[in-house]
Amino acid sequence: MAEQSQRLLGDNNDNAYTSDDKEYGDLEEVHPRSRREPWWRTYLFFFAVLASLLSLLMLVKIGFFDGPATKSTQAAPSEEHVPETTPVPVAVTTTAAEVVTTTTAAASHEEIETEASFRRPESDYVLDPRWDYNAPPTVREYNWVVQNIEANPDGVFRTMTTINGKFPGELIRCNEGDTIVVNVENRAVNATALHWHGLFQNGTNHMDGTPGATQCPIAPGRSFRYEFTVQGQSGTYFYHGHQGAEALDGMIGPIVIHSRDEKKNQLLPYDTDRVVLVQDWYHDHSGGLLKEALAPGSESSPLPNGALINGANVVNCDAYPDRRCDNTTGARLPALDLESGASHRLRFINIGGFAWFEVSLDRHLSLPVTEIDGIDVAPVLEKTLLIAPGQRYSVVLTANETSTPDRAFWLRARITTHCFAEYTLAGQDNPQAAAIVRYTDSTNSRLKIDKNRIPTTNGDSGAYIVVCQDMNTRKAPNTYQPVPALRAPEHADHSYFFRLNLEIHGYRLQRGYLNESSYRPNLLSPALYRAIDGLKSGNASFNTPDGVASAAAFDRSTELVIAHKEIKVIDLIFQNFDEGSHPLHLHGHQMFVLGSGHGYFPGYESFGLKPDGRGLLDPHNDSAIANPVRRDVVSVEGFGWTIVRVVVDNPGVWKFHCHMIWHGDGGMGMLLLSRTDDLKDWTIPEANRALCEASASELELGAAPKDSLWTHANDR
Ligand SMILES: *[C@@H]1O[C@H](CO)[C@@H](O)[C@H](O)[C@H]1NC(C)=O
Ligand SMILES: *[C@@H]1O[C@H](CO)[C@@H](O)[C@H](O)[C@H]1NC(C)=O
Ligand SMILES: *[C@@H]1O[C@H](CO)[C@@H](O)[C@H](O)[C@H]1NC(C)=O
Ligand SMILES: *[C@@H]1O[C@H](CO)[C@@H](O)[C@H](O)[C@H]1NC(C)=O
Ligand SMILES: *[C@@H]1O[C@H](CO)[C@@H](O)[C@H](O)[C@H]1NC(C)=O
Ligand SMILES: *[C@@H]1O[C@H](CO)[C@@H](O)[C@H](O)[C@H]1NC(C)=O
Ligand SMILES: *[C@@H]1O[C@H](CO)[C@@H](O)[C@H](O)[C@H]1NC(C)=O
Ligand SMILES: [Cu+2]
Repeated sequence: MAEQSQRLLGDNNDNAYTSDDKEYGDLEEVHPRSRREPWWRTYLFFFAVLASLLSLLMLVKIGFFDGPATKSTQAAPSEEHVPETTPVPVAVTTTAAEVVTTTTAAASHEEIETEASFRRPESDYVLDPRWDYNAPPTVREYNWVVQNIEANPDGVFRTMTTINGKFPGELIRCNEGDTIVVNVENRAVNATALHWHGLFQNGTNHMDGTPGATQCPIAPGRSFRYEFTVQGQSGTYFYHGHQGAEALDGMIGPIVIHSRDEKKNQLLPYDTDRVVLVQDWYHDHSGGLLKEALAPGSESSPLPNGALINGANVVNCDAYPDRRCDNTTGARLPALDLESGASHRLRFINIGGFAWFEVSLDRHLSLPVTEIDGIDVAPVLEKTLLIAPGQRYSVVLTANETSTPDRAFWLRARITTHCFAEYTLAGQDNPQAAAIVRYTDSTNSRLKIDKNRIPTTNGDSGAYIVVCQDMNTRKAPNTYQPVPALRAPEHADHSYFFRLNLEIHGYRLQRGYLNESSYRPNLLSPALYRAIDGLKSGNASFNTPDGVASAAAFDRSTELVIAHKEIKVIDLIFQNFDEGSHPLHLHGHQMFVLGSGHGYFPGYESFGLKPDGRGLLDPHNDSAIANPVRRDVVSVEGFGWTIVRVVVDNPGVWKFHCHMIWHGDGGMGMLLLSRTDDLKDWTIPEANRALCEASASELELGAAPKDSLWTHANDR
């Protein structure tokens, strides 16, 4: 591919490699995913009936629509062709004032269409400027019904799992100090659980939504009330389903937490604020893909069929002759109408399951990055953003590019195929999603909000990034500076080293490993509850010295648990023996990123610390710990290393796992068990315990298939 062999120009700090780079040699064979008869055909009729019933219900509820249904589409941009079709209108004005205690998403009327009522209007992700940042602590309550629908975000129909029949999920917006209540009723066919990605859940570990670690899944027909207070953090987050790979089926949505100091810590002022979700998109349900990914002999992950921005894209239905596809009823490219001359905060979230994204905006090649994973940072100019799954970056964009006459630009979100062993998607699949960015100016007749203003810009960001590192790692150390500065502790109490790998063991099963451990969630008995029960009953196996927990308490081959009795400072060093990068997510914490690089971990001395992290080498040089980047998803480059320092002050069981979903569900994970001295006094609420009363077969609905499916096939 010509585009893949171009070099990234300009930025001296970028280590751009060409596609023939040795370090990314073809160690792994290409295993194209077999294109079998999609499993969902069987359920098609059932879901079609369900979906029509649902849309009927919705129409009744909103009292019909004001105007005729819009039947038009937009063509995706490509380097060689300019779209000619007419786009659908996109609302720019923000919605009515925030309802404080209960929020129910109501679709804007122009966009209601008989077959497309699942679509979320663009305006839902534009933050209403009338927000009260100084409101007293507020309880914000949401009522969510988890349900399966048949829907076609990009034109191709598939079975989805959604919240209230909408995709993507509604924005949760709150101030620091607010309490979030989410009443979840599971009317879907599989079990579910909702995880609040990046939220500390300090004191409410049992609300973290992690099956096998902090809760039993919510079985079909059951309900659960999530309730937690958002404390000590602000910025951009998201929620996603955490049972199996359900996050790929539609169980996702953004969270924005406002701090009272937001305007102070965001060093670039901005006039508008919005969320931009990017994600990979599969035309098959995750259930089948997960089984395929974990089957004997499978050494590669299912590749996405494309990408979405804010849940939307338009594919050419001719490319999918075997699929039910309709790209006319509301399939669209999202549009961001930005007032000319003003500044706009764009909160990018890679809400997808597997793909890294390179995001760029044509004609805007110095994007000031002002937030990393919820942490405000002093602006750093980037030409493009490289966002791993689970990561977030804010950009403050000034609409000052006046050399393009029509002031319309393509925003591109491109799957970084170099982060896959396969380098490429299947032939008909497009690795890029696009959105329209238009400047508006009510005093200039050429810059009216007009759906017909389609960009004609070409991709001009240079070339594509092919080394899958975090953006802070790509820059010289300390280029990114959190605001306000926060010094990492000087001394680590413990330093743990892990080998990170995908390995093929018995029965030709490839699984994710941390040392000799490949994580399997115990869906019937969460680790937190076992730990509390064990500690309460004085079972000595749970009351062991800090470090790897006793094998008598947790089976190390499937549950590697690193336990600490009290608040400690720990270092985690990951040495990646796999050729792919792994974005590792730690629940409930921000990690100080002390270093990261290619090859073997070079030792603490190389970045100015004493062995085992016990203090500074030179007391007058604290550059390693003065103000490191903090984040909740940190990547370990292929055949590289990463070291993070974590203050384990948050009581409970915290999952640490690769956020590339096929790796995470394939076992690349472990648990941190913190503050056991306090945990022994905890009582798990009855509502949590009640979820575990469902039968094993119900709790396992939608979970990753067990290895025994293949290793003891005849027992089942
Ligand atoms: C929608 O699909 C049709 C084929 O059914 C194709 O001709 C058209 O170009 C597609 N639209 C876009 C915007 O790709
Ligand atoms: C969590 O709360 C404890 C008090 O129980 C406090 O010591 C700790 O610093 C808090 N951690 C975070 C991340 O807020
Ligand atoms: C537009 O604004 C950006 C960021 O504020 C600035 O770096 C850039 O120089 C400006 N460009 C023009 C053409 O004024
Ligand atoms: C992981 O294995 C390495 C040896 O390969 C060992 O040095 C290290 O201590 C192990 N880590 C843990 C947490 O057991
Ligand atoms: C302690 O807990 C372990 C793991 O649950 C269990 O196997 C063991 O029997 C318990 N020991 C006692 C004395 O209860
Ligand atoms: C401080 O230590 C870092 C890491 O070892 C090193 O790169 C830097 O040059 C040192 N700075 C000074 C002023 O010595
Ligand atoms: C439900 O889960 C099973 C695996 O347990 C999976 O095969 C199936 O695709 C899932 N269906 C839905 C609609 O989630
Ligand atoms: Cu991974």
